[in-house]
Amino acid sequence: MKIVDARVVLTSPGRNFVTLKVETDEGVTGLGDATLNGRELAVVGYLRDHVVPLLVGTDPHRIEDTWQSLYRGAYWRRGPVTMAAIAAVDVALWDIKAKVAGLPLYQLLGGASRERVRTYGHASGRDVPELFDSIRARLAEGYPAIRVQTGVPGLKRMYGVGHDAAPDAARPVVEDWDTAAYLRSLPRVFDAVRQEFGPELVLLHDAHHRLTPIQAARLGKDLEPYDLFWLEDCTPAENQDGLRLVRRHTTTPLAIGEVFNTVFDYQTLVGEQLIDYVRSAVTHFGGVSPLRKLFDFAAQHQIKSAIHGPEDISPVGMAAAIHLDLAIHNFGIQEYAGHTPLTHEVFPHAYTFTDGYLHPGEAPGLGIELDEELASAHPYEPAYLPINRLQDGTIHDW
Ligand code: EZ4
Ligand code: CO
Repeated sequence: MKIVDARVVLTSPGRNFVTLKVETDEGVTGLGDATLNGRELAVVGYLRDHVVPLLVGTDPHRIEDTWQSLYRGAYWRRGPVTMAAIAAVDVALWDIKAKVAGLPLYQLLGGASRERVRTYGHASGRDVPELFDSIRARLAEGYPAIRVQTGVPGLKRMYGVGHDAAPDAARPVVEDWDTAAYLRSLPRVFDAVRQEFGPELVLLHDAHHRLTPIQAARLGKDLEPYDLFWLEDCTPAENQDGLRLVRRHTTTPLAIGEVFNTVFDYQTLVGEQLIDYVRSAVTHFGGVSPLRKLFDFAAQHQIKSAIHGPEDISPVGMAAAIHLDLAIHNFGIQEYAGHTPLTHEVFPHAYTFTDGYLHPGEAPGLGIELDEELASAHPYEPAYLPINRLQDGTIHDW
């Protein structure tokens, strides 16, 4: 079997997605997600100019060998652009291998370790009443766990709250930030949520890398009475040593890793058990092959999976995540923000979301298709993630 072509499809059915379609001489095709929010064209160029020419003529069954040759052959190691491109190849080749086997991908990864995949959804509001409405909406959709984000009094726009969650401009939106106000307000918000919704609802919060280790330590302590499932990205965690300080001061569980792209980013965090959940996406970590290795490393330290699943992971990347979630033993939870109806039309899929739980379905491969005609009717639109500035204009150190 040989790869005869690979094409990059860029589409924007509501937001931008980069998809690699690998074609073989036997007619079997595979899909992989390479979406890097706000930097999509960099990955398109990397794939088209540097990866596709190397793939044509190779055996699609040699997934590990292809992965190693792309990773080591680049000489320039790691980084989100490279790893998103390699991820798309890895996932497309797993799709092909599973289709040839006539099995859903999870069967090739060891088979199901559970019946279904628990998710959490996103609730947010500029103030507490709006937040409560949002939590009620997620509960009505069946979500068994909910990430809670709110506005901070005095701040006009906040990332992850309401409409600001999606990039919406050809230049970055500027948001304002005040760490002291955030640290004062968040425990009060969780107090109100616990009073309204009771002790059993599974609650999470994402700090989006905004704190220093000592600030994160204090927030973790202040949130302990509210029994969070986790506090996410409390610091810019490329300073792995800083997590020792956070860990010494709080028993609030910690989740980190959505911006990480190789196991090297986790050496201290996992090796010293400084976190409880690893958050990397299939799409940004080089694919299913390396992410499975990370989960095996994490399992030795009682750390569980929590694959990143925001709106900017395409349904192709979600499908790959759900197969892994079903197969690995140390599964924790799956983030599931969902997609627009048009996105579901562009990417018809076998996976299902029922009563807050996902299942990859039983179709051979990833169980996902790409409607290229519909995709081409919705071309790329430049969009950026926001930046944060303090009151004096300084870019916030997140
Ligand atoms: O900011 O996916 O946990 N989810 C998140 C996301 C990320 C975006 C970045 O592209 O933090 O909302
Ligand atoms: Co996050």
